Amino acid sequence: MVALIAGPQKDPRCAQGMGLPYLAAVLEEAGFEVRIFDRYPPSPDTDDPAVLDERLADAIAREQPAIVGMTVHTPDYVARVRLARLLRERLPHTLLIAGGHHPLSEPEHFIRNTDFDVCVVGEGEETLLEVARQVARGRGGDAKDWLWDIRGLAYDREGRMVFNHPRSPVAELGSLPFPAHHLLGLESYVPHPNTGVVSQGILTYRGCPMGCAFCCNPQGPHVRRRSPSKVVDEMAHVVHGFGVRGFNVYDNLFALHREHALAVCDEIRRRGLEVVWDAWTAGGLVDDEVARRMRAAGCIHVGFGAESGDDKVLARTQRGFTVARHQTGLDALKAAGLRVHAFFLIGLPGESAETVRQTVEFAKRCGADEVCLGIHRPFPGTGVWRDPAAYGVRLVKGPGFEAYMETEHLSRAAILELAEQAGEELKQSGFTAGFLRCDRYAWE
Ligand code: B12
Ligand code: SF4
Repeated sequence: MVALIAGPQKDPRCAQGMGLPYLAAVLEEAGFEVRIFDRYPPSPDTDDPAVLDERLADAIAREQPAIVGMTVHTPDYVARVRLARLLRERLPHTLLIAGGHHPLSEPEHFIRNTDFDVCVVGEGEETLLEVARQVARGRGGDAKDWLWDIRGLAYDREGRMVFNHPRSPVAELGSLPFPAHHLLGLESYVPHPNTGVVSQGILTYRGCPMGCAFCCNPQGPHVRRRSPSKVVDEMAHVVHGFGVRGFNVYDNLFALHREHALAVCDEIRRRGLEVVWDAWTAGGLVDDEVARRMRAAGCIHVGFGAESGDDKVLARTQRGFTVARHQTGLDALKAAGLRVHAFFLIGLPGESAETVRQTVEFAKRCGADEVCLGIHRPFPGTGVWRDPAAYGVRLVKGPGFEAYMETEHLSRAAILELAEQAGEELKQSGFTAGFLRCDRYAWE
């Protein structure tokens, strides 16, 4: 049995990334037994993450899996490393394999400092399948003796870091089975706040050609689109198979390719599927026509990555859009009757007191229904992490990949104070201003 773990939560839940469901589907198609552990065993008596992890590790260990695979994102690094330690204690001979954006960005540090045997660098469908096949052939013992043959892996062999040949991302997304929704325990999902109904993630393409300085661009620069009919086949499969009609479209930027987005919307309508969905976009990718057809196809909510109200900050951040382009997209979405949630970051390269003011003014006038302010937190794998000087910023790193950034104009304290004031001002202007607070770290 292969046990897959992604960001375990307590019930009730409403969102799950599509990485593990894709991996599970590929393994199941090849005949492997798979379980996804994306929630903690029922534990009404405690919220202590250490105790919850103990209970999850016990539950997984009882299944005696041959492989345990885990997704690790940077914000969860410390928690996932703790869980891996508990699993290693209980399952000394099970292959522990990690994937996701954190090991992708820091494979060597990850392997040298955790209990994982190996990590997958990049997309995992083909790589994990090859690993599972080797384990099933009885190639246990020291896995390092046979891992060398499998592309896309990184591991330590006798103190030497080994990076196997890289594996190309899945070129033909149509070759993948639908994600394994049946392994997600959908009966315990509650309605998603953006759609108002129980919802499942879906992707119409993978990849992103933009190079935003604050993003690790996990799917690589080459865009691979799914056929619109296959996307809608998947929606129909979820609607008819599980009675779920809500979708979170996890495309990095919906309508990045206008014709593709229109074709997906039109296919939903042509089939008469009564779905509701949300999506993410930015800039002027969405015009009146696209927005109207999104709305007609059941889209009711859009997350909009506006990031800043200052063109110089957007340019320094290599965001690829201007404030005016963002406004065009926002106007189109609002005119089509969509609910828009605009996201802004404070503390990006080039930020000053003046640019924060521009951001607050833009947030107030842009027409979004909701506004979310975040304080920029640098992650490994991003441009600002790799080369802060090139962006005119200073990075201060703490343990566990926590880090903050200062610009040439603003200290850490000044960024926190300006963000605080900005949040207050937006609230007083009547916005339901969510505030993502990545602003206090254990080591400070
Ligand atoms: C859906 C989503 C969410 C959902 C669900 C997250 C979840 N835990 O599953 C919600 C809304 C809850 C969420 C929240 C957050 N998210 Co989020 N989210 C995404 C998003 C848009 C899509 C994920 C997805 O489905 N991808 C599609 C699948 C097919 O790709 P994948 O997940 O990368 O998986 C593939 C490979 O990575 C690999 N792989 C992954 N896991 C494993 C495991 C094994 C064993 C193997 C072998 C391979 C493997 O194989 C998979 C198949 O090819 C991504 C952006 C993106 N485009 O990926 C951001 C992203 C993952 N989120 C991110 C962040 C920062 C957050 C937040 C911290 C935001 C915030 N400030 O609050 C929170 C906290 C997340 C958390 N605690 O895990 C960052 C992570 C950056 C990093 N360095 O870790 C990303 C990459 C966005 C970005 N571009 O920066 N998020
Ligand atoms: S933030 Fe979005 S648009 Fe920018 S590189 Fe990342 S995925 Fe692409």
